[in-house]
Amino acid sequence: MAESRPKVWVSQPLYEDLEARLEQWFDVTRTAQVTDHAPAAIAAALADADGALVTLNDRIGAAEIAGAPRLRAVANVGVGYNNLDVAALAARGIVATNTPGVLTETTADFGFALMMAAARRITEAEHWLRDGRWQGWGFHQMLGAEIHGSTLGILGMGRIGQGIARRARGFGMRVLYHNRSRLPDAVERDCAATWVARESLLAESDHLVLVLPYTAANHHVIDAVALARMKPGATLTNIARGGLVDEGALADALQAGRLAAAGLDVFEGEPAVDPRLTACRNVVLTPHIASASLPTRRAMVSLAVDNLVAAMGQGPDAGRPSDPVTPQTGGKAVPLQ
Ligand code: 8YV
Repeated sequence: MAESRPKVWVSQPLYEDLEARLEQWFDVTRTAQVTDHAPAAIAAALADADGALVTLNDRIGAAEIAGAPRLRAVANVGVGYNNLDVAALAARGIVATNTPGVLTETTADFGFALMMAAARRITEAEHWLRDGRWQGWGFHQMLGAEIHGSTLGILGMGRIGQGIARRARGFGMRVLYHNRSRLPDAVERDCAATWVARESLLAESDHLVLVLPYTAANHHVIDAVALARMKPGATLTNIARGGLVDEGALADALQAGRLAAAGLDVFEGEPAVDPRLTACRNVVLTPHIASASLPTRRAMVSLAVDNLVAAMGQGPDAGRPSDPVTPQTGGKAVPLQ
């Protein structure tokens, strides 16, 4: 009798030609439509799976793997992996991987664009025009915050943060960053960025951009206290994870005019957005699209497939996936790469 092949579950429709590479070694079960899988559905899908290719919507923790005795590897399509309980997976010997590197420049482009759109009131002005409220050119209309010559603060200086810093050079910005650990001198020089303490970053930045991973330790790292320490009239941009920001406190700061504007690509209760934020005109809201370009999304899937194949002991890198994530990296406030 022919030996049965390992089974892989692909949780969302991605790119068929890239997913098809898995079929060389595995029996693949695909999800035909974008699906918000309930925890019980994930548990059921994993019950007879040896491996899984998942995205940020698919939360996998102790409960989801309890009835999955064969599961050996979970490859996340995304650099952030707060949807995985890496400690629970590691305790079972299940390898988890992510997709750093391939989305760096695309995501940095978007972070910079979102910061600029918020500071220069681009969507607010467009809505105003579309609503027919523009009655004629006005000298004092839609005055925004300066970008050039201002101070950019980056919280979380991994690869994406560094990409944003390099872009800021072209705009003549002064770049400050805060990370748990300072970058090597050569990297600081390349990014023309200066490490400062978190309090100084909050106090001195005209534009603060969040690019750090979301962990239990940095839940609401930008809370009412942090917002009160920010420079009056500053902007806040978040392209990392919604849970980094206390959205209610942010809405208060925006409504009170303490902050000039915010650019938000991520939200704590995605896809729900706090109605206090949607009510603020001075917030640019986008639906978690910072890495959303076709070449980048394909590169992410391709890397995740390679990681899964290797983690499951197949292919040229058998047993050596390039991007394993561990409880050590997962538990610390390491930069979003
Ligand atoms: C992805 C992201 O779209 O990589 C990340 O961490 O947030 C996005 O780039 C998402 O993770 C897809 O699963």
